[in-house]
Amino acid sequence: MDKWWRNAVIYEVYPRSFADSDGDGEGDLAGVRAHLPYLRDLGVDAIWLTPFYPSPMADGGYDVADYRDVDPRFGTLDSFDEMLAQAHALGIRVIVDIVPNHSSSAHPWFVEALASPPGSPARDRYIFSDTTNDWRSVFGGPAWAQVPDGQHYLHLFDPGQPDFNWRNPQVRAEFESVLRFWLDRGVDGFRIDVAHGLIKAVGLPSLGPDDGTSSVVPYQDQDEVHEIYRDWRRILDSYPGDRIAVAEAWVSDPSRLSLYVVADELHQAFNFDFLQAPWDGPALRHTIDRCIAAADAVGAPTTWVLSNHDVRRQVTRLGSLDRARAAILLMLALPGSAYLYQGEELGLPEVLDLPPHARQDPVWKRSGGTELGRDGCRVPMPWSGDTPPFGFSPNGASWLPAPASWATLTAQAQAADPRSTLSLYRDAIRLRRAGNATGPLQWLDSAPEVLHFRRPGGLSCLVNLSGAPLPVPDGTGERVLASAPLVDGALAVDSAAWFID
Ligand code: TEU
Repeated sequence: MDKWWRNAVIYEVYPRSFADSDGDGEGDLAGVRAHLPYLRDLGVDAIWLTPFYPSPMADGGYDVADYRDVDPRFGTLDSFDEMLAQAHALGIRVIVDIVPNHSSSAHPWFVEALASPPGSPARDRYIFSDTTNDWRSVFGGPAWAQVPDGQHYLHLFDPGQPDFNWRNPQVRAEFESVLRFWLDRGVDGFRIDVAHGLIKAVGLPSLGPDDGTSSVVPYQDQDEVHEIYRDWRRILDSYPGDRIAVAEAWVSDPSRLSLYVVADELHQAFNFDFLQAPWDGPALRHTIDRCIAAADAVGAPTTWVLSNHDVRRQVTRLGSLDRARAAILLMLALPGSAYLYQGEELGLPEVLDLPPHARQDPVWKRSGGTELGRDGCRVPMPWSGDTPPFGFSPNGASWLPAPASWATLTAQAQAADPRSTLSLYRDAIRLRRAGNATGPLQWLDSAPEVLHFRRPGGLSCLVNLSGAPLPVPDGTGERVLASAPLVDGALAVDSAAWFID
């Protein structure tokens, strides 16, 4: 039988915005536990939890001060264990985020480094230098910050996120121990943050003038990074029960990405090409073929994702709820593993008009407000009721305000409506399980602006990206699901349907 993760549906939970059990306005692990039945009913195989570790929250928890504990705002190790046990009892696996590229500046090792002199062993765990180069922070501005004795430290993200020196054996040993800590607690795997970034080119060479020809930069996708994942794979394989790791790796093309998922390295890597593809038939088909071919070449399953806590929600990005509903039927019909992000099953749009004082993303802060950043996809989940924050917390507290217009989008409002987006996701996940478990896809004849393919299990998917209604071709089989009602037997513009033959 195929391994569970090769065609799993994995749901990303951003705990701060999922469900608040104690009324502090921020979600927590008890809130996750309370809503596990919702996720079981949705039909997901696993959840991926973004960081819930002790953190000053300079970057929403991706600045970890202690890799072996739970931030009090999210609960305790006991509440983690209770959530994990309940998830397993409901048949849901749990993947946690590991953040190995950088720690928080509040991590004891960085505090020790600051208190130690230049050249000391404590400083060697991070990347300190007497000089700087021209590297830029992903969040804007230089990637170097100066400390009082004149040295600078590297931070590819926020200054509160100093980069580790992965050539230091203590760093490697520490993370292997952290993996074991969570594996011993029973987690089913890890999502590896910035998996492509751990190794920096020797000598920290400057980028130089950008002539637009260089796709590989000296702090991304260095070949040496693969040694680390071979070590991690041995650790994962030493535990029973198919524990997995999925890389968050932003690399130049699918063939570079496939190097992370060869047999003795990681199980999966997020495929961001699909997420970034425009709503265009030929472009999507090209992306799908390219990504499947690259993963097939190394025997790994492809992954598909339309949103996460870093990108604009697809209803807004693609331009309409209709397109987002069609896109999910396309994605869930593809071979491989599918990642969902909390709230997409409710058809939530990006919130573009958050009040400036509420915004927390360092992207917003470091760009001086010229870039909105990622808060708009992190607005707390609307669960129930008619007024914000829609059952997110017991007392109406919410760290980011939800728009009043979400009253019609709550999980409660959608649960019993067979035409709702929530019902569409539930139906699609159920039918996917029944109809398309394994095997490649076969493209069927169609116009370029139409995607039409069939899976060996008998499921076929038809997506209409053309500007006109699309009559369903003869012999397509029995229609089992549609993202929009058919009119006179034709698929509306920007809609998709599934058929079984
Ligand atoms: O993201 C890595 C990354 O490079 C981008 O997703 C980046 O955050 C985004 O484009 C900025 O606009 C991961 C996490 O998913 C992200 O939330 C963290 O901020 C980042 O790492 C640092 O840990």
